Amino acid sequence: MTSLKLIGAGLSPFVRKVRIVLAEKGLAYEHEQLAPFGLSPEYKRKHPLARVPLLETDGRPIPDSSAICAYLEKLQPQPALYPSDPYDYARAVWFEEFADGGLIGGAAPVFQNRVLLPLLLKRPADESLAKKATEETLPPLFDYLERELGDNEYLVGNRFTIADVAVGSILTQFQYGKGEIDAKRWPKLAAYLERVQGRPSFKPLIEQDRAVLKSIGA
Ligand SMILES: N[C@@H](CCC(=O)N[C@@H](CS)C(=O)NCC(=O)O)C(=O)O
Repeated sequence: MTSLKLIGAGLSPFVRKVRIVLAEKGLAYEHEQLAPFGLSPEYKRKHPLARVPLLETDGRPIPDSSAICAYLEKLQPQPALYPSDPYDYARAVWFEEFADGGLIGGAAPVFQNRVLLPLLLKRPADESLAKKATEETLPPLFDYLERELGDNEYLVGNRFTIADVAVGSILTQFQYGKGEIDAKRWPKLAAYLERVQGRPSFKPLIEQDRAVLKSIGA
């Protein structure tokens, strides 16, 4: 059996994304907590962008949550998290990129300036950056998600896919920074996030994170 070791802090939305995929696929793994600050030269040799997560599979490194999730899909194809239909497949990969290359740009300033900097790192934070992200960066992205959801329960092919893992994990990070998705303005998105967070793969991780956040006064 393949040995899997996931490296990265549990509060990272990209580490969470991989943990959700591991849980959906019922894969056992070891989890080493590692914050992405002051990383060792040895770690940086494996992940030259000096970020988390990193997966070690039988000792071989795979950096980046998207590469890791693609690997896990091949390792354990069921339940499939990437659609087989070519267009749906492209859309699922697009939403992974939308989360990683777009949504995080709004969620990160909120989490960083309300939790990471003031409470975890004890460094000065700038609330104006959290406010700007909430009021300017995120609303058009939420509008897009609201439109894309339409009357569907999930983002692609109306079944749970990597798109929902990626987007759900980043939206959860926004909430950890006391971000709120206004259900009057984005009713479908708000209901969708609750649905996704209620899955057995998401729920225990969010409970663990909430306990950590509570212990630091967030
Ligand atoms: N595209 C990367 C993003 C990973 C990422 O940005 N991780 C953050 C933690 S949430 C990090 O390691 N940041 C440290 C840095 O950028 O210096 C992935 O999907 O793994």
